[in-house]
Amino acid sequence: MRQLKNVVVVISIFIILASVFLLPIGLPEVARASGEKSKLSIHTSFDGGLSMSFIETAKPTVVKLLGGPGDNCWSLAAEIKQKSPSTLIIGRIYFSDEPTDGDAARRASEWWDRCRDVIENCPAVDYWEGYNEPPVGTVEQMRWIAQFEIARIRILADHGRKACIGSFSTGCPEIVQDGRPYDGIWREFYSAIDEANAHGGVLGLHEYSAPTMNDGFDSASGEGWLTGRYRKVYRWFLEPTGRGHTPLIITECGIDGGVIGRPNEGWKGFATKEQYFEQLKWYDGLLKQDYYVLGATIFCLEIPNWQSFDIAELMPELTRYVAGGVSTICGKVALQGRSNHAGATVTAGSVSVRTGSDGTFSIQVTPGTYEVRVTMPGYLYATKSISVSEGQTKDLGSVTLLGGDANNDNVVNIFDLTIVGAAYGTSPPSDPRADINNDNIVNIFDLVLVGGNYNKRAPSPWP
Ligand SMILES: [Ca+2]
Ligand SMILES: [Ca+2]
Repeated sequence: MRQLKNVVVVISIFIILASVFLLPIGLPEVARASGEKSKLSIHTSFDGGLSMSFIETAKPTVVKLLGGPGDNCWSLAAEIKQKSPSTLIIGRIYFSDEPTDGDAARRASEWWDRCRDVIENCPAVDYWEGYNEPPVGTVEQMRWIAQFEIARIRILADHGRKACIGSFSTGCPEIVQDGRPYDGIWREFYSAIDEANAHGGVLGLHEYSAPTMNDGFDSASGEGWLTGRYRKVYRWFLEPTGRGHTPLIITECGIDGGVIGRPNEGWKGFATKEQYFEQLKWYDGLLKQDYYVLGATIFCLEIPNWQSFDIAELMPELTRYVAGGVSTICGKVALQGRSNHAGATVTAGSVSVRTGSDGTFSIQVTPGTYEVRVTMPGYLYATKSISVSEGQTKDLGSVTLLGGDANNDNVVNIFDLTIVGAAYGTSPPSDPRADINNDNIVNIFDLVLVGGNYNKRAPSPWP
């Protein structure tokens, strides 16, 4: 008995060491993240011809328009959709005053009164922003903004339109107190996020850093305090509260000297255009890894009076980069023993997506050869090698992942049986790993998955 225990300890240590060494370490290089359509785009007032030419050639995932109520950029929204139907358009109507006092719902209705003509005449714009970089330093301020956004979402919905909510400035709101994650302010915004999700809206955040775009970024954790801060927000707050799928658009990004006390100084104060372009590609590499990020609009192009931020001279390279050839890999994953097949991770190169509840997935990659891999805790992974050419859509068909690998060591055996056995009959499960089919109880259905696949090893067969 004692000897058996020692064997178990030795094997456990071996498994732990193996998994530690197999963990991906640090931030993948840009080259490793190049397998998906770029998420970079422009934040523009269309004060020139570069913006439309970028959209037509690069067909970016998103674009952001900024203009006053009478500006001509709104008349171009329909043309954007014509030239690039898949590009999502975010609109921000500029006002010099954005009052945050008094009744929030009343302020939202005043906002609508000012915006109504533009919005009703501009059905091509997908999401309308409200206040830009509103004050959210305190719990009370965030509570007010949440009420304002909820009212705004409902007014827009009543008129068949959708909202982009938040628009918080870089590094805002606070997420740490006494050296620990602090959800006090974000929590006040959850009701607005839920309302946006219920009405097909999106969350908008701004991310700038300086003197380089990755200043304040920690490559060990893959998260930052300025750029990449959204990842902390999702991991700490939104994912644990069931809001991790909230679509996000980075509605302003770049280098802004304001974060280090050099306000109004854009990238031109800190980098050559070649250096800045490299930093933007680094940021794109981050965004591509997060399926919930729809795109990021660099501030700015063709907006008067922002010379130090203007990216006109980057446009030839940026256009070529964003336009890069795209292919699609799709298919369907069944999780044995489940009726809801959501949550399996499908990876091709450095790009990952999650399956929907019907098990389907779709990945955008650059042309090439890929080892596609499907993983799910509690299940034996599956893998398939394929090649896609430019513009091609390749359907990999259906694959069923075999269940029962409770400890995720790629084999179903006595260790998995022990885990299920130890938690048998518990609901909620005393050990979540034991609930293979995810129905919140450990019972015969989990045991049957282990028993039925006993001694089977990954990969699960992919016909
Ligand atoms: Ca196992
Ligand atoms: Ca179960």
